[in-house]
This record gives sequence, structure tokens and C-alpha cells, in this order.
Amino acid sequence: PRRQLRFTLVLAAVFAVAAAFVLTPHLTRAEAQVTAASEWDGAACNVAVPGSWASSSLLPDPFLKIDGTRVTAQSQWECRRSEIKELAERTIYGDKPQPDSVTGTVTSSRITVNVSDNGRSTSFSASVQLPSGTGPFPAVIVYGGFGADTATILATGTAVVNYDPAAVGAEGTPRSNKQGAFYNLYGATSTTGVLMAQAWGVSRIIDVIEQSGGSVLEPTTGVTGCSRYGKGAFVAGAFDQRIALTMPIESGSGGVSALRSIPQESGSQPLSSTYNEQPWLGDAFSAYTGNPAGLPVDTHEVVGMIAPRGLFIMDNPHVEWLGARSGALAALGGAEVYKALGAGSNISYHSNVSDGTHCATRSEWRTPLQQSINKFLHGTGNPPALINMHSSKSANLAQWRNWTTPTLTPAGPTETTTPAETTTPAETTSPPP
Ligand code: MCU
Repeated sequence: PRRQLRFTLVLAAVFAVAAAFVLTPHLTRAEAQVTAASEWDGAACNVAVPGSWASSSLLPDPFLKIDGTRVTAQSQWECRRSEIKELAERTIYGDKPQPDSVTGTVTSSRITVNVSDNGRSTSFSASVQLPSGTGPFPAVIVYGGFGADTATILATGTAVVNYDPAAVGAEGTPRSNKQGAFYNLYGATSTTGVLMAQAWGVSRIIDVIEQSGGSVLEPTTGVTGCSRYGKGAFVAGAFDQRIALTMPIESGSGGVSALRSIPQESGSQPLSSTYNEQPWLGDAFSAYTGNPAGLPVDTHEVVGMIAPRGLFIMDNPHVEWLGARSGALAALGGAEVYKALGAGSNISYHSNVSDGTHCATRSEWRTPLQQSINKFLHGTGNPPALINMHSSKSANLAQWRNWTTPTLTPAGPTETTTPAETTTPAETTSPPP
């Protein structure tokens, strides 16, 4: 009888594991770990935006909540992230609305998207390239037609969705007459910038992939693009928590580069140029082009919005205009959020490349790109090394912060409500270089 009991127990265990596997057919391991089920999981957070905030020439403390207390537990990051989201929308990018209805189709060659909101409707589409093998496949949404290594993406068994961001948020228009599918719904005078409009389009593509039932594409998605499309990919990844892997390439000013640090990095694209070259950023950013210290957030916290999801930032140190030192700084600052969430290896930064050509396909990025895709879209292997900065464009976070990284109470069933603030902001700071 004892033997029989043991047999029954083993059988039950095998059955339980098999059932769990069958019941979650579309969740890869990576996705189960880090992505959220919805575009934004902080809806219940009730963010109360203050009328004013302190100015700071240093990078703001990502862990300091609007109420003046610091985050002490990993479980609090969801609502702190919502604060950062709200502040970043109001001051840098403009609002990202949630539409009333999204429908569409996914085939092996095309995704169509129909969106309605406020009684208006619009549509756009994207082409699909499938890798060889049998699907369904995870996908990387690739902005524009250059700079992303689509051959390497396909070779990892991942589909490529070719996204034309101009169809959703067009360049070349004045701010008062913005064009594209987003502005068809929300008006040509919407104060939301083109990068956020394009990010909204990525979210609508993911809506359609999710609804399609997963016969062609899995809902596990990554996003990438180079230069202006790197700015776009960065914003898309930050503002949709379903995106498992964000890979901005040479995104510069308006992208990953820390806004406070750009005026200190010689030759990098000035904030006023970024604001005026295209309506990329929200209209509200006009108040900060000459005063980034007045911003309540900076891009290291936008990096922190992506935490703990996969993030692989690629920068070009050879073109001054691309602000790679400011990019490295934002990566280092944002990496502190990843560390505090116990996900320190989910962010990588790489600018150690030899070819100075903007948006070149680079051999140095092939392996870390494969590793990132395998880890975060297929749930296999290990992510690439944390930080690989080119010596000519290295950044020093210590010069840019007066806060330390807290040890947060871990999330999960063992979590207690005891405050876990073990560090005090005692780190010495020197003024920005
Ligand atoms: C780095 O991205 C932009 C940059 O912000 C612009 O000033 C420049 O005109 O174009 C870059 C780009 O998108 O290059 C393809």
C-alpha cells in the first residue's frame, strides 16, 4: 500500500505539471516572468499629479514617490511606475489614450488594424515576414525600413512585423496640424507628440495579435528601430507592459539619452532642435527645452518603466549628434531600478562598436541581439552582458545622483508589510560634469 501511495503521488505530480503546461499554451517562460497581461497594469493606482515640483539638475530619484516617501517594496513599483508614466506623458511625450474598440486580422503576410474612439474610426496595416519553421512565432515589431538587423531576428525563429510609423504619426507637419491614424481619432491639434502616437499604433498592433488567437503569431512581442525609429521603439516599449523586449538603436536626443545630460554633452542634438525638428515630443515639452532641470522625470525613469521587462539599448559613440554618453547615463540610472526589482540582468547597454556609420548593421550587436531575443521572446538561454560602453562615451552615474538604490522587499507570497528602507540617501555627489 505504501508503494501504491507513492505511485499515486508521483502520478498526481506528473498530472499537475502537465495540466499547468497545457493550461498556459501561449505563455513562454520569459513572458510569464516579466510582462503584464494588459497594456498598463497601474489603472488602480490613482496618481495625483502635483501642481509643481522641485527643480533638479541631477537625475531625479526614481524611487521617490509623489507623496514624498520612498518605495520600500517591489510590489510598490507598479504604482510608482504609474506616477512616472503620468509625469512623463504630461511633460515629455503627451497622453496615450486607450481606444474604445480595436479589431483586425493577422495573416502570414499582413496585420490590419481598425480602431474606433470618440465616435471616430481609422485604420492602418503592417506587413509580416515569417521565419522558416512552423509557427506560431513570437514577433519583433520593426519601425521603419533601416537600421534593424531583420535577418538576425528572422534567423532566431522570430517573425518581423514591418511597421510604418508615419501611417500612425507622421513627420513633416507643423505641431498645429499633426497627421496620421492617431490624429484622425484624436485631432490634428492633439498635444500628444508623434513618438507617442506611433507607440499607440504599436499597442494597437499588439491588441490585434492578441485577439487573433495565436495561429500565426504568438502575443509575445519585441520592438526595435534605429535613430528616429529608435526614439519611437523606446517610447513604445515604455508605455506598453505587454512588450517583452525593447531594443532602441542609436536613439539619441528624444530617445534614451538623459534629457538633463544632453546640454552637457558637446555636439549632441540640443533639446530645442529635437523639439523643433519634428513634432516628436509632446507640445508640453516646449517649457523644458531650455530647462530640463525643471522636468519631474528623466529618461532613466522611462528606462525604469520598462523594468523588469527585457531591454537591450544600442548606441553609436562615434557620431556626437547621437548623444551616446547621455544614453549610457540613462541606462546606468535605469539599471538601478532593474537591480532593485531583482531583475538586474534584464537590461543591457552596448555602444562598444567600431563602425561610425549611423544605423549600420553591426557584427558586435549580432550575438547580444540573438541572446536578447532567445531569452525574452523564446524563454531560452541568458541575456547579454549588462553594460558594454565604448570608452569614448562612458558615463558616470555617481556624478548625476544624490540618491541610493534601496533594497526592496521582494514581491511574491513571502512579502511582508514591514518597511524595508535599509539605505539612506547619503551618497556624496559632485555637480554634473
Ligand atoms: C537620431 O535620430 C535622428 C535625429 O534626431 C535627427 O536630428 C536626424 O535628422 O535624424 C536622425 C535619424 O533619424 O536618422 C535616420
